[in-house]
Amino acid sequence: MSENENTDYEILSEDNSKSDLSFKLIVIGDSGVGKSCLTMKATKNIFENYYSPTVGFEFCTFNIRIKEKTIRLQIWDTCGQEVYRSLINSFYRNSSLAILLYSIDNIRSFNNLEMWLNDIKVNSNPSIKVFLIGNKKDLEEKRQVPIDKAKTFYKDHNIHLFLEASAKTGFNAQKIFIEAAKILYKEHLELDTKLELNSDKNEIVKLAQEGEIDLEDGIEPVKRKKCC
Ligand SMILES: Nc1nc2c(ncn2[C@@H]2O[C@H](COP(=O)(O)OP(=O)(O)OP(=O)(O)O)[C@@H](O)[C@H]2O)c(=O)[nH]1
Ligand SMILES: [Mg+2]
Repeated sequence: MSENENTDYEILSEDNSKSDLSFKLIVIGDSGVGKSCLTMKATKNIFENYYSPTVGFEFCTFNIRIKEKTIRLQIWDTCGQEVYRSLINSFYRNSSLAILLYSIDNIRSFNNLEMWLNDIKVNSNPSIKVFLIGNKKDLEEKRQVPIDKAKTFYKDHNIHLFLEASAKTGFNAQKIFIEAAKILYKEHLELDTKLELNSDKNEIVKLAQEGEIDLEDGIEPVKRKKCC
């Protein structure tokens, strides 16, 4: 386990068995952009220089404690090869967040982002969140995608977070998943609050129907009925 200096979270070991909340994440993008390497670096602190294309998908977890809750991210690392596209489309279902990768030294992988965003749109829940990651930041001398171009793309496409990262050096590798956990946890809390408010409202409506309170202006309670 590693304690973070910000103290608002703590990264737990991959085999941590208990979790309060669990979210499904999908990692997508062109073949060879570094999806598997970045996932491995973040979850196992391993980097392999040789290329071993993913066949279908690989699965791993990232466990983190935020405040008092233990959160498990179920990470589906997919293969980018065209031949598996229709298989991958079935993985989008029930995903809370898509991590969309391109490689900063490969303009083609950047130009294909629109196609990947379209796959997300067609196959996912409308509430899915998207992170855009420019991987292989260590290959600065081979850069083909200017960072400003990527920032413009991010702003134009309803994407929740943009980061450059490197699976090789580890730069921002864990940060991607920490931010994912934080954003999903925050959304979960907001949803809980809404549900609580709704159940409060339901209670108020019930009391009104039973004649316990008067309602004015929608379902806001205004005064209690006077007792005889
Ligand atoms: N220099 C550098 N090389 C990287 C980085 N990330 C991945 N690579 C290399 O890029 C190649 C492809 O990496 P993978 O992680 O297998 O790519 P992938 O996106 O999972 O590819 P598919 O499984 O075919 O879809 C490997 O040779 C890695 O060593 C990085 O951040 N920097
Ligand atoms: Mg892979």
